Amino acid sequence: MTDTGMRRLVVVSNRLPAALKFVDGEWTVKGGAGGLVTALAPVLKNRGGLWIGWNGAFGAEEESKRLLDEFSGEAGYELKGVPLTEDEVKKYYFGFSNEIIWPLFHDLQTRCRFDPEYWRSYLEVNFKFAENVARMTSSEDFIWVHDYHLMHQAFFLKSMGVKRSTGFFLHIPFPPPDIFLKLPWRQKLILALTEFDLVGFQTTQDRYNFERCLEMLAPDAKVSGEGAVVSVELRGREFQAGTFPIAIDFNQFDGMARDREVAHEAFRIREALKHRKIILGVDRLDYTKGIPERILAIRELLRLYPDLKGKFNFIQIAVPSREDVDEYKDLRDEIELLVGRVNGEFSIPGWVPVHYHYRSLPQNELTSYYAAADIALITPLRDGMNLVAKEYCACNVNESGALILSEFAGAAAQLQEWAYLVNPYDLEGVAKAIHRAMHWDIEERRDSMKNMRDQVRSHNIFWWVDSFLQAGISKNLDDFPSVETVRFENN
Ligand code: GDG
Repeated sequence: MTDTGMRRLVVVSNRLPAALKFVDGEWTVKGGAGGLVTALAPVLKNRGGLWIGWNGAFGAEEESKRLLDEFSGEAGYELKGVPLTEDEVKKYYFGFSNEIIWPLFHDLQTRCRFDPEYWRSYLEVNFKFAENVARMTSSEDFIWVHDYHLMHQAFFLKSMGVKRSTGFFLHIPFPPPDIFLKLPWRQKLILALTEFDLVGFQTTQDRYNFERCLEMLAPDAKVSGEGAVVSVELRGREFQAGTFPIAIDFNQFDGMARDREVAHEAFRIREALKHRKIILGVDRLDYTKGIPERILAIRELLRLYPDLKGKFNFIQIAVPSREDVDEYKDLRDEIELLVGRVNGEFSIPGWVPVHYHYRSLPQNELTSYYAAADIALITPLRDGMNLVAKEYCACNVNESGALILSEFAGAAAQLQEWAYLVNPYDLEGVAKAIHRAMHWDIEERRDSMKNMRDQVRSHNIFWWVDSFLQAGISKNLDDFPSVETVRFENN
């Protein structure tokens, strides 16, 4: 693509990185957590960026505007809300996005509810978003749309005759044809994706899956080129499809882990657990993350190696997610039942194997857990990337930890040489990997962790944004002016 003199980066996602809440008779605004926010906040800050999305509340538009303006001042970039109704959130967000696309794209199609009403609502909300994007941006902006909720943005912008340079990044996996073809609206959806100028995926496998689905549903599509970004020609127009494994702000995590208080807290955690080996799991409570299977793998570990009783603790931090959805409530019950069963079966005086936390931890506390853990046990059934795996490496400043990682996490493509790769469904295999990691020679362990840290350091969040912007508009992050420059020019 050629340089079009663009000067502002506009991010569009379902949720804004700040949520409005009505607490004690007053509206308040709170910064959100989660992969996308962790990834993009440092990138927009002080670069005159704009983020468009839903504010998480119904009504209260005046209050929302005021609070978002206030929040923008602190965040260092502008936030603009797209109002949604309860019915829209029910059908487009909980329905189409989370009961169809989320399970289907994670290869769990038996969990899908293909309700046509959800599809209609998804299109209506995508249209509403596109109208807002058209109004809030100009042709000089680069519009970077995030994730599966908003796959029709470029399609609707074009159908309104609005010219924008657009990129799309899919944070979750893209499934192979035998799974994607089950989607009743497969052709419309994949063709909508082809309307973006750049479509980005987490791994090369995801991109291949997309290309194979496209070739089946639009046989006239022609893919050319090699490497991380390829060109696709379809019906007289060309767009790019690329692989951009999302990353973290390595220095931020590394720096936090070296902070005296965080290091002290990590030491306190280890002391409280009597310097036993610490195995750590950190996830949003979601059925794709494989938490029940992981607890069963711990049970298998204790059945296979009974001498490990009293010698380790498995700490699972499960962050509440989609709490109003029955399936997620059931999953929480299932996990709590399993934790109780495993602890009931193996506890001895002064020791319980599984420590389970169902809450979100403040960032510094999470970092202390990362720094304290001997082994990170990250075993999603399927995951776009999994930032926790990378954060664990960045926080392992003494370079002695081991990473056990699901082969079905996107992160495995980058870390496979040095992590213990496991199939999360193979409970015995996971148990044996934990046993090996516990007895792993320190020199080899250090060598592996050092290599993983080098990989996560060099392929960090700034590298990720630069690669996407280079592919999309031939620009680096540094090419976007700082806020000061924009203000000066506007005077
Ligand atoms: C989606 C894709 C992809 C977790 N617990 C706490 C906490 N977290 C933070 C972690 C991490 C983030 O949440 C979770 O990111 P993941 O990548 O693991 O997973 P998803 O939320 O499912 O994200 C995923 C990602 O998008 C980015 O593209 O990697 O595959 O599913 O940053 O640190 N943060 C705090 N307290 C906690 O208790 N403060």
